[in-house]
Amino acid sequence: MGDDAGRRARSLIERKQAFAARQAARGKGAFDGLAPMGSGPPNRHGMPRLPVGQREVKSWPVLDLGDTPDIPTERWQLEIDGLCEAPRTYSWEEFMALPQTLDVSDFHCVTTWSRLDNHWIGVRFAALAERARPLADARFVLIEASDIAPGTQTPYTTNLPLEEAMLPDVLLVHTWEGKPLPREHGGPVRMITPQLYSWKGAKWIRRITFSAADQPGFWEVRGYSNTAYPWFDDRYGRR
Ligand SMILES: Nc1nc2c(c(=O)[nH]1)N[C@H]1C(S)=C(S)[C@@H](COP(=O)(O)O)O[C@H]1N2
Ligand SMILES: [Mo]
Repeated sequence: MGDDAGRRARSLIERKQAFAARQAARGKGAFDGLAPMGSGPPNRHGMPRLPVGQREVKSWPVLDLGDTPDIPTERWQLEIDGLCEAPRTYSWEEFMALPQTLDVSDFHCVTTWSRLDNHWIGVRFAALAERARPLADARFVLIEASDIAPGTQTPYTTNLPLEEAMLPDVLLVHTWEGKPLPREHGGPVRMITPQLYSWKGAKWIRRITFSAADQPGFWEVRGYSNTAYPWFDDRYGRR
């Protein structure tokens, strides 16, 4: 990771600490402390390797709403829209022609398991944003997936600040441990957000929308935290 990325990551930690301090000052108690919580040596963001309340698993559990779309790469599409200068749709071939990033990162599920040292290949969210050129007032992204939540007619969605999505380890991955990303884990392509709980990483990703206003996604409207910082035990909505 380059110096730029390191600087960006540090500024994010500072922002999170400022947020924690603000909440504490208001008596909200959103976080138990100001320092990132967890155990183990620091990771690349300076956070303890295992976030507070997490345990390491060696398997990779499957966690979703039960609808597992089957999307052959010939039919796969990724739409980029909303507040950007160059909205577009990528086919599989166009997506695979983008710069590819190999990375190793951790996966933290809010249900308390973490899978460390996953080997990924994919395209940085930042590489897509660079090409889409978000407008100055685009501050958030809404991510839409291809699975439909049971009892609804709506797809799985999740939201995050553009600033979080731009971190260099946020990828749209198609390869895991040297093999195509398994369908049950979101293949052919899913997003990963190693610095946030993994519901922020949509399996079967199909659309990225840049927006000025934050729009809560599937779990966010159901009581899960909008911010989802693993090292602040930030699992559910602010108390
Ligand atoms: N499209 C979609 N993405 C999703 C989910 C989902 O139900 N649908 N579940 C989320 C949750 S809660 C987690 S923990 C991870 C789980 O990914 P995995 O099944 O590959 O472990 O995917 C996230 N992304
Ligand atoms: Mo999860």
